[in-house]
Parts: sequence; C-alpha cells; structure tokens
Amino acid sequence: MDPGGGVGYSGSRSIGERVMRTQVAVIGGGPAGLLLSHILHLEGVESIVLESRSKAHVMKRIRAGVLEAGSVKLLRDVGLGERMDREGHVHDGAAIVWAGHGRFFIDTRKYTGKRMMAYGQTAITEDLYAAREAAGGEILDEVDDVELHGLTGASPHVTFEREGRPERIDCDFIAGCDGKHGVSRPSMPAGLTKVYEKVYPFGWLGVMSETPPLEDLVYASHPRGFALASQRNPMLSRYYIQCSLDDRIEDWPDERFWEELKSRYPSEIADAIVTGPTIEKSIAPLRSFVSEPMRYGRLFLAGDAAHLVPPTGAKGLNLAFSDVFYLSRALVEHYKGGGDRYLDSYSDMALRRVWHCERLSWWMTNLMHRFPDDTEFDQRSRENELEFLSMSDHAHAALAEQYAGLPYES
Ligand code: FAS
Ligand code: PHB
Repeated sequence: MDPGGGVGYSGSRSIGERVMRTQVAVIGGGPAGLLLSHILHLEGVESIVLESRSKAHVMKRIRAGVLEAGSVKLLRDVGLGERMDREGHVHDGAAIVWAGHGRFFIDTRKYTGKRMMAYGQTAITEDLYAAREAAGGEILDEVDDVELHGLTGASPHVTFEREGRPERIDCDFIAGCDGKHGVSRPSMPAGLTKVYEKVYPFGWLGVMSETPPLEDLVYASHPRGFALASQRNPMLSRYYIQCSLDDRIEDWPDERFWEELKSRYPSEIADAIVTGPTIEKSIAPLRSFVSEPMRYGRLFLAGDAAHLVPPTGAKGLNLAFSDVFYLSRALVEHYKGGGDRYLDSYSDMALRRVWHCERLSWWMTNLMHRFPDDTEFDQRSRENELEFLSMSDHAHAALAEQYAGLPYES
C-alpha cells in the first residue's frame, strides 16, 4: 500500500494525462468525503479525495453546529474527539418557546441518557483536514471537470483537470460526497433515480457574533416567524430568524437583525441575548430532498449528494456522518474479505435513517415556522401541538429520542 494514503501512478491513457491508482476515489472534500477518507485510512484502505474548491474556501464555510450523540461517538472512535471535547459544549437538549407561553425544555439526557455536543462544522472540517494531512492523505483541491466512468464495471475511473492538466484516477469504488450541486448523483441514470422534494416558502437568515451565547439552544415559534438561538463556544453565538426568500443580506443590517430576533422571544429571553457586531451573515433556503437509491454499481452516494433536510432538526451534518459510518464499514468489510453484505445493503440501510431525519426535520419545520398560506385552523392546530408537546411526557420522550439521534443499525 502506498504510504501516501493512496496515490500510485500507473502511466497515462492519453497525451499528457497523469493516471493515479487508488482503491476508493472520494468526490468532495466536505465533512462526508473527508471523514470517509479518514476512516478508510485508519482501516488500511487507500483513497484520494477530489475537491472542486480551494482548501481555504472549504475551511471558511459556516454551517452546522449540533452533533447527535452518535456523531460525537463516531468522531471520538476515529480519533477526532480531542478538540471537540475541549472546545465543544456538551448539550442535553433544547428549549422551545412559543408566543405568549413560557419555555419548555426537551431534555435529551433525561429521556435517552445520551449527550449531544454543540461543535461547529467549521471546526470539524479543520480537524478532518489536519488529520488527513498529518497522515499524508491525498486531497486534490481546485479540480475541474470531474467525470465518473465505468460505474457498472469492476474498474471505474474518474477523469478531471487540475492546474489545466488532464488527470485520471483508476479505482475500485467511487464515493460521491460532493453535496447537492455535485456531479455524482447526476452520473446515475435518470431512469434509475427517484427524487422526493419539498421546497419551503421561506429561508433562514443566520448570523455569527463573538458574544456569549444563551445557556441553551432556544427554538422560538412566533407570529413574526421562527427564531433560533444557538452557540459554538462560550464567546461565539449563532442565531437564525425565518426570513422571506426575497430578502437579501443588505436588507438586514445588524441593528435590524438584533431587533427582529429579540422581538420573536419572550422578554426574559430577549433581554438575555447579548448583541454585538456580526462576523458572518448568510441566507440559506430550506429544502427537503432525497434521491433514491444511494448506489449505482461501484458509485455510492453519501451526505448532501443524496439528501437535504431543512436545518430545523439539526440533522444535515449528522446524516452525512451516519452515511459515512455505514459506507466506511461496508468498504472495509469488502477489503478485509468479509464479503459485500454491507455494500449490498448500504442504500436501503442509509435511506432508513435518511427518511427518519427527513420526516423529523419536516415535522419540526412545520411546527415552528409560519407559512404564507397558513389558515387560522393551521395556526390553532400548531399551537395545540406545541401545547401538547409542552405538557406530555410521552411527546417529550418521542422528540428527545429523535433529536438526540437514533442508534446506527448494526
Ligand atoms: P458538503 O456540501 O458540505 O461538501 C461537498 C463538497 O463537495 C464541497 O466541499 C464541494 O465544494 C465539493 N464538490 C461539489 N461538486 C464537486 C465536484 N464536481 N468535484 C469535486 N468536489 C465537488 N446542517 C445541520 O445539521 N445544521 C445546520 O445548521 C446546517 N446549516 C447549513 C447551512 C447552509 C448554508 C448549508 C448549505 C448547509 C447547512 N447544513 C446544516 C447542512 C450541511 O451541514 C450539510 O449537511 C453538510 O455540509 C453535508 O456535508 P457533505 O455531504 O460533505 O456536503
Ligand atoms: C446551529 O447551531 O447552527 C444549529 C443548531 C440547531 C439547528 C440548526 C442549526 O436546528
């Protein structure tokens, strides 16, 4: 095995083309691709990661922040827990408030015995890059024109350009970890894939500020719209408000954002929010999306390449991690001669968890947001559901179990 973690050169196929050889070609250097490459390396399986953007661009993305208990365990199990345990914030649930009513707390630790973690995706990506680079892993960034070939044969390959030069990777398997705009999912025959999609009529305006966060995550349902108070560390807060899809960042100077955010919380919470200059501000649309199956021949999809969830349930990143757990286990078993039962069951197994998280995220989004076409009946029913959730131990337990994350399948 090449000590460089997967790059063996086997000549060229066309003029000037450099040909590399590895076992698994990973398309996409986000959390899914990097974590997969890291776990494969720990198990002696070679991979090369192809990333279309620069490392600097990937590293400055600000996205998810809450890790399910299963994701926390997975990161610790693969040697990526040290900084998370040092800088992360252990998290035992989330509070919910809705207009005119006091807060109630969904206590995931009480109902599941599990502990979650608030630790940003940005930090996780830094940790993953550091681990791959320390291990001599091959991450080829700023690649262009990635194309997948031979997916139904035993020797697929990937062609791409890098620094203007044609390159090729011969491999055994391709992991499509290239997110919602990648090339992997479109490389599957249209007649094979079934897409399920729901587009929500609003977005999330998110900000980061170097201010002390609230103690807990607090989700708010308010006539003016949804709001969320979250955190990254004792001096880094993350806040979101539901906004119109017509909104632009420039419509939301800091002062207007802070005023609107506070207006969506009861005064005792609003008064505790420490405001300050925002260091990041972005608007993200909300979509539910699943493309089935997550396999085509030697191509396996993982993460946002196969599915998207509205961030209301904090499931997007966690789903990418559970896909990677299942796919890495399957590939390692193949290479260790254990057969292909996990490869053959990967798509169905991953999709069971995907659909669980899709439904939860859709349910929480409907519960906590106001929709332009809401009728009075819709809103009164929503308030009753929040009231039931606030008073029923069983409803608390059901939400806590799902929010903390169901166990991975064995
Ligand atoms: P990613 O999209 O992170 O990574 C895919 C990588 O593939 C990217 O680096 C991309 O540059 C690369 N790529 C694309 N095309 C390529 C090609 N042709 N060749 C090579 N590389 C290619 N989740 C939560 O749980 N909570 C949140 O609050 C939350 N907020 C979000 C906010 C935003 C704006 C977005 C976009 C997502 C958010 N998510 C959130 C979901 C997010 O965290 C994803 O679930 C997570 O990034 C999934 O990781 P990957 O599957 O690795 O996909
Ligand atoms: C975040 O901290 O970014 C976050 C937390 C919970 C969510 C979504 C985003 O549901």
